[in-house]
Parts: sequence; structure tokens; C-alpha cells
Amino acid sequence: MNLLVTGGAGFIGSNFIRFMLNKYPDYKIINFDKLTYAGNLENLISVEQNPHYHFVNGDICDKQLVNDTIRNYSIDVIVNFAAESHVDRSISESDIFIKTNVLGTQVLLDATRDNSLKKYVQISTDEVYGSLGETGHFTEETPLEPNSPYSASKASGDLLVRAYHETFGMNMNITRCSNNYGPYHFPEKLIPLIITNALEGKALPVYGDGMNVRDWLHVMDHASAIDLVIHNGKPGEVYNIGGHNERKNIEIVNIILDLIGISTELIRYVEDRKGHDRRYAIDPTKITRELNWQPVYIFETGIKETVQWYLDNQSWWQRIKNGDYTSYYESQYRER
Ligand code: NAD
Ligand code: TDX
Repeated sequence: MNLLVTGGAGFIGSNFIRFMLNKYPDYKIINFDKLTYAGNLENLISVEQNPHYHFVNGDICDKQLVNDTIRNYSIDVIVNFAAESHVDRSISESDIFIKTNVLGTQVLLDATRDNSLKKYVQISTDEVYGSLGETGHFTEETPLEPNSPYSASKASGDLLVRAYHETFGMNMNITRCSNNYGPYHFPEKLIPLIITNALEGKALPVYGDGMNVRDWLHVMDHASAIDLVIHNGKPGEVYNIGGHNERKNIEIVNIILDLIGISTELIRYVEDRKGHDRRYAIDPTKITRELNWQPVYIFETGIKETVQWYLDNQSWWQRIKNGDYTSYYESQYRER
């Protein structure tokens, strides 16, 4: 199979590419990535010599390049990870979120149709369902009620995928996963930000009261779920992906501090995120029953290994934190 993986130089895409090359040595993987601030080819150093792996530097909004790449590499399936992915950035400036997450998706869908590809898989998020109260879970039937410009742009992309399936009868799947964690996670997101700031002795910003809940899944468990969807997902179906691992943000911060072995004195409660969703929790019954998916990581082990990865790969995150990222970070937080 020849797979076009868009956004493959980011956190989840790069872990997915390594997973697939390892599991399917005969597959050809084309990583199509714009290399935005979040794209980093260092994430893929371990596979760059693999003759089955190819990189194309491009924007998913570029119709010509997308179509040329599909034809040049005889692509069978597109898996679309490419997105602007950070909620806080979408609150400050949403234009690029609409361009990439909505218009970019449309370009990929047209290309899937025009080149008669076998399948298109849209990597979406639980955030499209909005926020939960203290109880309940998101199922595939939960109405879409996105609350941030980021999640609204992802929901819009999902609706286009649905519409192309209904209109053109194309073979599509949408996956909606909960929060991922693991190696190569860009240090603007909660877990890598807390780990790296703690290692640098910097303040640890916790939004609001720190009681918002996220449902964490190891990135390799996400990769194994996407693999099953590519091969066995039923045309037109949505699959929620999550491992029943809900944690309050402050609990995550405390677990990380315990693992690193430092006190809580660096924690700073800062102004809350605007429109901050209170709780996410995925019901993964459908993918478990229909595709026989099971996560293998236990959170306590996965987070320990992740902290160790950031200890062992300090030059990876220090290069990011010393670059353009610094000015973004400094503009973000106001202590309460
Ligand atoms: P990321 O920000 O780490 O990576 C995004 C990648 O997309 C980068 O390599 C970037 O260069 C590339 N990209 C951005 N715009 C592009 C464009 N116009 N053309 C081509 N490439 C472009 O994101 P991530 O955390 O790896 O998330 C990947 C996907 O998974 C996203 O679609 C996101 O919405 C979804 N998702 C993420 C999570 C999570 O916890 N991180 C959870 C559920 C779903
Ligand atoms: O400094 C911080 N302090 C803090 O308290 C940051 C960066 C975050 N938070 C809180 C906000 C959230 O409640 O931690 C929680 C997690 O925040 P993020 O890491 O920004 O993730 P989230 O907003 O939940 O979105 C993530 O999961 C779903 C990804 O970034 C999305 O791409 C994915 O769709």
C-alpha cells in the first residue's frame, strides 16, 4: 500500500509513520508536510534513510502539489494529520486554522475523488463534541458542539468529509481521539510544557482552577487504532478513540513533578483559557467491538517513559524552546 500521510512531521504523524514503517516494511509512506512551527523533520531521523519513506515539503491547500504527489507516488490512501492543532493559538489568531483545517481538508477530499483513491482517513478530535459535565462520555452520536476556533475548524473539516462520502460515495473514515501524550510532543501542550519547564526550573502555568479534565491516550495506542481504521474501518463511519484515562490537569502536573522529583512550588495558577472546555471523556466501545482495538499502555508506565524521553532528549526540546517559540510563550500567561 502507498500511504500519503499529511502532517507527518508533527507529534502524532511522526509517531504514526514510525509505527507503520515498522509494522509494514513493504508499505511506501509519503510524508507531505508544510513544516510549520510544529513540523520538525528531526522527529523522523530514525526513518529518513528508509527507502520506503519519502518526504514532500508542501501545503495541503496547494491543489497542484497535492495532485502531483498523489500521481507521482501512486497513492492509494490519504491519512490527514495536517492541521493547526493548538487551541490557545486559535484564540489569538484563527485565520490559519480555517485555511488549513477546513480549506486544506477540502483540497485533499477533491484530490481523493479526482484520483479515485481507495480511501481517505480524517484524523479528528474529541474536542468537536464540546464539553461534558461531571458524568457521561462522548459517543459517535454525540452532537458536534465545538467551543473554540480550533475545534470549530476541525468540526467543519469533519462535516466536509461526511458530505463527500454522502455526495460522491467515496470511502472515508473519521477518527476522533482524546488527548495524546508521548515522545516528540511539542512543548506548547500541557504535558511536555510542564515536563520541560520543570526541568528548566521555570514556572508551571495551570489555567483556572486546574480542575479541567482531559482523557489521555498514549500516541502509540492512537497509531494502532488508526492502523485498524485504515485496514478495516467501514466506509463512512466515525470511530472514537480513547483509553478511559481521565485526569484533572493539576493531577497531571503533580504526577510529573513526583516523577521528576521536585516540589510543587513552581506551580502558578494563571488566567483561564477563554471558553475552556471543562471535561472530555471518550466512549471507545465502537472501535473496541467492531475493530477489536485495545490500548496497551497503562498511563503510569506511559507517563514515566515520556518523562524519561524528555530527560534523554533535552537537545530536541531545547532547540524548539530557544527558537521562535520563545516569543509566543512569553506572550501567553498572566498570573492570577
Ligand atoms: P502538530 O501540531 O504536532 O502537527 C501538525 C503537523 O501538520 C505539523 O507537522 C505541521 O507542519 C503540519 N501542517 C500544518 N499545516 C499544514 C499544511 N497546511 N499543510 C501541510 N502540513 C501542515 O499536531 P498533532 O498533535 O500531531 O495533531 C495531529 C492531528 O491530530 C491534528 O489533525 C489534530 O487535530 C489531531 N488530534 C490531536 C490530538 C492531540 O492530543 N495532539 C488529539 C486528537 C486529535
Ligand atoms: O500551560 C498550560 N496550562 C494548562 O493548564 C496549557 C498549555 C494547557 N493547560 C490546560 C488546558 C487544557 O485543559 O491543560 C489542558 C490540556 O491543554 P492542551 O495541552 O493545550 O490540550 P487541549 O486543549 O486539551 O487540546 C489537545 O487535545 C485535543 C490538542 O492540543 C488538540 O490538538 C487535540 O485536538
